[in-house]
Amino acid sequence: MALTTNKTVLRWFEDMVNLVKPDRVVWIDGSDEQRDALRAEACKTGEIEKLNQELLPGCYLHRTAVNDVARVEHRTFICSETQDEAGPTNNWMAPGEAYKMLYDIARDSYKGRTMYVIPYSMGPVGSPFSKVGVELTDSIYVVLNMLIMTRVGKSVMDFLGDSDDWVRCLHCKCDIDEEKRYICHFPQDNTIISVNSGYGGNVLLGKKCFALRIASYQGWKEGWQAEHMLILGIENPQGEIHYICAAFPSACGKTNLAMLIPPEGYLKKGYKVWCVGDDIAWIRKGPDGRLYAINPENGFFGVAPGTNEKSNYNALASTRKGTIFTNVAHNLDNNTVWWEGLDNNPPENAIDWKGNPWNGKTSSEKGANPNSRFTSPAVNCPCISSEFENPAGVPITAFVFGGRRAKLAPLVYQSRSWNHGVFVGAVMASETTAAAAGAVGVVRRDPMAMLPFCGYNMGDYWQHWIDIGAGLDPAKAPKVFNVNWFRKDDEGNFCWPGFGDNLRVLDWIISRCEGKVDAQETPIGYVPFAEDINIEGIEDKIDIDTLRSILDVDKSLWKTESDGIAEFFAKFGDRLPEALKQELETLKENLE
Ligand code: OXD
Ligand code: MN
Repeated sequence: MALTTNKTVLRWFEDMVNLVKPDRVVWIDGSDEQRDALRAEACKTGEIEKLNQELLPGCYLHRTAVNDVARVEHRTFICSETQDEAGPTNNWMAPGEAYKMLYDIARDSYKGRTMYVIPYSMGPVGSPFSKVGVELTDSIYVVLNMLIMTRVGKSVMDFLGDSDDWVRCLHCKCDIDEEKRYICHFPQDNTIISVNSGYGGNVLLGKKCFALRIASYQGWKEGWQAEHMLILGIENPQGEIHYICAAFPSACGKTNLAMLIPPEGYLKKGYKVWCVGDDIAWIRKGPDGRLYAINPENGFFGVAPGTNEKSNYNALASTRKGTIFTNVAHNLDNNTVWWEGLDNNPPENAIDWKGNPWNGKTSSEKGANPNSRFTSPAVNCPCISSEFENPAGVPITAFVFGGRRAKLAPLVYQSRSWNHGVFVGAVMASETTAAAAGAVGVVRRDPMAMLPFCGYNMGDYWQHWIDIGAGLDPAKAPKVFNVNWFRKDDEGNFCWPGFGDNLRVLDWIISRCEGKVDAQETPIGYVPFAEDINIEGIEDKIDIDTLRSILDVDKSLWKTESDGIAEFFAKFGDRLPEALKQELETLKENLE
C-alpha cells in the first residue's frame, strides 16, 4: 500500500511502474518485520548469505557481479540543460537524450521482478537540514543497504507532506551490462536514474548521487553546502568539544580519521574523539551566525580491506552486528568474513569475493576485493557522537582539506583567510585509489574531494564557497587548513605515523583556532613550528628533525605545482572566480 497521498510522488511512481512493468510493488515501511522478511527472501535466492549469528548477529554477505565492484565515473553523467552548467569536470548528456536512452534501457526491465519503493530521509527526519528521496529498485540488497544508510518509512512521507521538494531515484539492475551502465543526474529535475549496476556507490542513490551530486546543486540554489566531508568532535579535558569537517579524496583514511582513537598520552589527559559522520556533511549557517553541519547518512559504507583492531577499532566494532558485507572473503570454517589487513590469519577454507574456493594461506589471489565494503548502522559505532541525531547539527570550528602528496604539501598548514582557504581546497590533488574504477596511484586534481561528486560547474561551486564566506562574520567563520599524512622520505617510507597520532595535528589546528599558538608564515600559508606539534610518546616513530622535514615548503616543487594549478584553472574559463585567480597570483608572487 502506498505510504503517501503526495500527488507528485504518486504520479511519478505510476509513470515509473508503467515504464518498468514490475510484477509486484512493495512499499518499504522501515519496520523490523518487513526487513527480516526481505532478508529471509534474499537468503533463499542466494542474493545474500546469513553469517554466523552468534559471532555476527544480524550480519549478511553479498557478492556483486565481478564486473561491478566500484563507482564508474566515466559512466556517471550530470544532465543539466547545458553542458556549461555541468562544467569541464563532469560528463554531460543533454537531458532529453539521456531520458530517452535511460527509459529505453529501463523499459519493461522489472518484468518478473518486484519493485521496492523506498521513501527515505537524508538527515534526521524533520530536521531543517534534511531532504527526502524516493528510490525505486528491483534489488533487495539495495533495500537492505538503504535501511542501514538512511532513515526509511512512513514518517519520512509524513514529513514530506504535499511538498514537491523530494528527489526521484530510479534504479534498475537490468542485466548488469557494463556497456549499458549509466548513473545519470538531472539536477534541474531532482532526478537520478541508475541502470545496469548493483554496486553500492552506483545504486544506493541516497549517498553520492543525492547527498552530494544533487544536494550540492540544491545547496547552491538554496544557500547551503553539501560536502564530501567527515565530521568529528574533539573533546578536551575541560569537556569542551570542537567539531572539524574534513575532506579527503576517496579511500584516504576518512573513516579512520572520523573514528580516531586518541594516543595514550591524550587519553590519559582526558581527550575524547566523537564521530558525527565519515563521508558527507550538509552545512548551513545557524541562528548564531556560525556554520553548522549534519551527517545526512545513518550508517557507514566503509572500505573493508585494511580495517582492523589497530587501524580502526571503532569501525571494526561497528561491523560486528547488523552489517552487510559486500565482496569480502567468506570463511567457511566459522561462517564469518575476512579481508586483507583484518589480521595475519587468512582462512584456508574460504570463498573469495568472486565466489571461488580460496585458501588464504596459499593463494596469490586476493580474498576480498580491494573496494569491498561493510554497510554498518552508525549507532553501532562505540564513539558515535551524542549529537549524531541533533536536528540542529554541530558548530564547525575548522575545515580541513587533505590528500596524498608524497613530497609536496607539508604535514599541515593554515590558510591566511577564508578565500585563501577556498583556494587551498580548490587545488587539492591526490594519488588515486581503488574506490573508483580506473588506474590506481595516479595523481589527479580533486578540488575539495568533490571532483566526482559536484553536481554543477566546479567554477560556480568555488564561487558558492566564496559567497558563503562573504556571508559570515570572519570571527565566526571556520578556519581552513590542509593536512598531508602521506609525506614520504627518499626511500619511499611514510614519515608521519598517522592513524591515532593524527590527533596531534588536529590538536594544533584547534589551538590555532583558539589563537593559542603561533605559526610561521610561508609562501603557502601558516605552518607550525615543529616544537608546537606534540610528539611526546612517539619519539620512536618520528623525531623532531623528521617532523621539521615534513613541515618544509619546497619552493621549487611549489613553483611546478603552481603551473599545474594554472593549467587546471584555465579549464574553467570565465567561470573561474576572480578571488581564486588572485590567490594564484599571490602564491606565484610569494614563491618569487
Ligand atoms: C566512498 C567514496 O565514500 O568513494 O565510497 O568516496
Ligand atoms: Mn566518499
